[in-house]
Amino acid sequence: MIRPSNSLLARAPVVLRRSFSTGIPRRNDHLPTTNSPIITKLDFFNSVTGNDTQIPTYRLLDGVGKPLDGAQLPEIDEAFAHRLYSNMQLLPTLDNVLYNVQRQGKISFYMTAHGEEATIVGSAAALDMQDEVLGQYREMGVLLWRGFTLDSVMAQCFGNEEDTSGKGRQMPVHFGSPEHHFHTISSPLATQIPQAAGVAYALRRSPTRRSKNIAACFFGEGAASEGDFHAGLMLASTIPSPALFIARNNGFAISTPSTEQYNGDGIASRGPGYGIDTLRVDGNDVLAVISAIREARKRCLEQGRAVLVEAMTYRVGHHSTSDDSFAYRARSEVEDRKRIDNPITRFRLFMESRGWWNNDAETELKARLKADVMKAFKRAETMKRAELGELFTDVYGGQEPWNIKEQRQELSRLVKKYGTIWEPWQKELSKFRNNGQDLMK
Ligand SMILES: Cc1ncc(C[n+]2csc(CCOP(=O)(O)OP(=O)(O)O)c2C)c(N)n1
Ligand SMILES: [Mg+2]
Repeated sequence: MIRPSNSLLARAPVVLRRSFSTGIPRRNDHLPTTNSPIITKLDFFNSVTGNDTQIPTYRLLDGVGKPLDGAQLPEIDEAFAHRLYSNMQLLPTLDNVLYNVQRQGKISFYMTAHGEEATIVGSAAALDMQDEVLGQYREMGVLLWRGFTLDSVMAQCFGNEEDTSGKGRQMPVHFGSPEHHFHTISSPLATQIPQAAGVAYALRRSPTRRSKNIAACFFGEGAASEGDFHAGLMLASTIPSPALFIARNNGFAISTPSTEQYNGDGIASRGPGYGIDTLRVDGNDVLAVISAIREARKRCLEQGRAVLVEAMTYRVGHHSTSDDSFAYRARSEVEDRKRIDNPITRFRLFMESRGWWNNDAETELKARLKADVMKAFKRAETMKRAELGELFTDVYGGQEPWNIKEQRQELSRLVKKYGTIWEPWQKELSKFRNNGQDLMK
C-alpha cells in the first residue's frame, strides 16, 4: 500500500466526523505532529510536572488537625462531623472484633482498613448514595456509610442465612449490595477497573441516570500494576464516561513496598498519559479527601469524562489475617505512622478545636460502637447457614445450565447416602437450615 507522506497528511483538510461508538465529533487533525511544538534539542522527559518535582499532594489539615494557611475547608456542620468521625471509628472497632473472631476459627478470613479510614469514609461521604461503587476489598466503610447494617456485615463474614451478598458462598469481606449500589467484590485484582469504565458508560447512556450518577472505582496501588488498570483507564478515556478512579496508595501490595512496584511518580502520573484529569490527595486528611472527591465527581458529571484521584495513605494493619507484616517491615515504622499521621486522631483534634468533641464523647462513642459490634457478632455466631440447596441457586442469571443441575444431583445423591448414617456428615449438615433435608428429598 502506498502511504501518503506526513507532510501531505498535515495539509489534509480538517473534516469533522462523528465517532461511531460515542457519537462525539472527531477531527482528523489528531496526527502526532499537528499540534506538537517542534524542537531541535534531544529533550527527553520523565516527569509529569515538567520540572522533575513530584506531583503535589492536596491537603487541608496538618498532622494535628489544624487547617493549613489558605486552606478552603469543605462546608461541614457539627452533626456531619460526628457522623464522619463515628463512621471512621466504627472501622477499627469492627476490625478488632473480626480479627479476633478469625483467630478463634469462627470465620475463615478477614481484612482490616486500619490506617485508611479517612480515604474510605471521606470518599463515601463525598459520593452520592446512588453512585455505583466498585471496590477492591477494603471499602466496607462505603457500605456502612450507606446504611448497610452490622448484622449484614456479620452475615457476610459468617456466611450465614442472612447473607444477602452471596448466600454464604463468598470469602469474608466480599460484600455486594444492589440496594446500596455496591457491586460485589471479586478477589482477582483490578477486574473492577475495566468493569467500572463499562458501568460508567452504561450510566451515561441511561436517560434517567445520565449527568446524575458516576461509577466510583476503588483499587490499591498494587492492583494498578495489572493490565486491567490500563485497559480500564484506556476505555474510560477513549469512550468517555463518568468514571472516578480512586487509587488507595497505602504503600504495600501485601509484602511488596510501593518503591518496588513502580518507577514513576505513583499512580497519579499515569492519569495524564490517558488524558484524564488527575489529583493527588492526602488520604489521611478526611476533609481533603471529601473536597477532592466532591470536585472529582463534579468534573466526571460536567465533562462526562473519567477522573483519577490518588489518595496517599498507609496500611497500618497486616495485609489480611493470612499475613504477618512484621516479617517484611519494622514494627517501629507502623507505630510511628500510627502516632505521627493518624487519620482518626487528625480529625478528632480538628473537632476538638471547634468545640465539637471531648473525652467524654470519645469514651461514650467507643463503648457504644463496641457494644453494637459485639451484639451483631453474637447474633451472627448462632445463626445457621442458608439451605444447602441454595449453593446452586442464582449462580447464573436465566435458565439453570446443565453443569449446575448435575452438581446438585451429585450432592443430593451423596447427602442421601451418608447424611443419615455418617457422623461427620451429620455434624456438617446440622450447620445448614433444615439440616440438608432439602437435598434429601
Ligand atoms: C490477579 C491477582 N493477582 C494476585 C492476587 C493476590 N493478591 C491479593 S491482594 C494483593 C495485593 C494488592 O495490593 P494493593 O492493590 O495495593 O491493595 P491493598 O491490599 O494494599 O489494599 C495481591 C497480590 C490477586 N488477588 N489477584
Ligand atoms: Mg496497596
